Amino acid sequence: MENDFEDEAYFAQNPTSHLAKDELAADNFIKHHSQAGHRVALVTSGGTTVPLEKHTVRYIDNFSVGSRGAASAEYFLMQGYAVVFLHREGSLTPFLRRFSQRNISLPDVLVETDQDTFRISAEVKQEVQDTLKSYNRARTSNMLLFISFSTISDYLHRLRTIACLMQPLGSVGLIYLAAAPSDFFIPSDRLPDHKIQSRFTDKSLTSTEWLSQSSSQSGLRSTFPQPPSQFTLHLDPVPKFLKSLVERWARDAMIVSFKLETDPDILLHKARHSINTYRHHLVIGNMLVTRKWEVVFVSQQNDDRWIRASKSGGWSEADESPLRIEAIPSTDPEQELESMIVPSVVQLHEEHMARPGSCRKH
Ligand code: 9Z3
Repeated sequence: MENDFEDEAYFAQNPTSHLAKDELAADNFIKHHSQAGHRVALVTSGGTTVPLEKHTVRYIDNFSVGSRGAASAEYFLMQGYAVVFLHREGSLTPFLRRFSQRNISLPDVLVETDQDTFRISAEVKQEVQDTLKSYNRARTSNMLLFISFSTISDYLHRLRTIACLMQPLGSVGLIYLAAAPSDFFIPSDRLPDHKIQSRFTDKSLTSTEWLSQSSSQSGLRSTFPQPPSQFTLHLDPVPKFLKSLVERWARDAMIVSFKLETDPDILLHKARHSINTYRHHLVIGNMLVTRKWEVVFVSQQNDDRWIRASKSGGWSEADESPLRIEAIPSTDPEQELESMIVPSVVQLHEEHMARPGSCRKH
């Protein structure tokens, strides 16, 4: 009950925009695939922002670029799932991620053949064609729905809405939380309307007036004498949405969360703590520096299982971490870790659906 109250207060006090449009798109998508007897996966991806002003110029962000979510979504599509891809605006997306700056950049692959005519260089032609074919197939067959967010509150409103829309699917729904949501935020009613000023530009205001107008009612407390030189942010904790997701928004779906750490000594402990606290189905633990080639599956059965891929092309020795736990080289140098993670998750999802008493609605 306390949790309901906390949630309701959070959602009421921290609004989002354009939710109705996304809700309608997700509702149509989920109903369509439910009728077609397809499994549906909600894949979250990328980091959330924490705005410091209502008319936002500055915000707090995090490192996540959406590689995990975008790659995983592709492998879920390959396994026949319809995918709602809830991602940070501008982050990597399934298939098109291959055209990101880091992989294939336009100036490198476009060759000018004539005035106004370009062709794609032979080295990447096949990859570009295959990628576009897969992307177009997913979109034209309506198997992939894009919904985007920027702020933590955009994300939480959409997560709750889509999870609730998936309830009628029962255990056929899968929620795969690869996004990196912020842990702290500034509540909307404490945000200043306008851009934070670094020094007094309005000579008519005294420092006391300036403070009372722009920051004293906000989450921004300035400890400066005048002119402002230091700034202290007061952030509130984001409500523990995983608890609400498991207990109320998506009671029957299989729920997979990720646990990210930078200290290898606490990863397993934190992952086990998460599964024991929220009692969901799977926590996938990963370390910031080794996340591209190893993860650990932690379930309620206490049978931790490491999944490892080889360090493939594009990784420099500088990426090698002293914290790295012995990697088993894969025979396929191009193998992505997600191509191993997703089939293992799908197998667990099958067991989840087959469980006696499972609320399978197809
Ligand atoms: C993850 O751990 C993802 O695997 C990454 C992927 C964010 C590391 P990239 O987008 O990175 O490929 O660059 N996501 C979950 C991170 C997280 O904040 N989890 C919460 C926690 O650790 C629980 S929901 O407390």
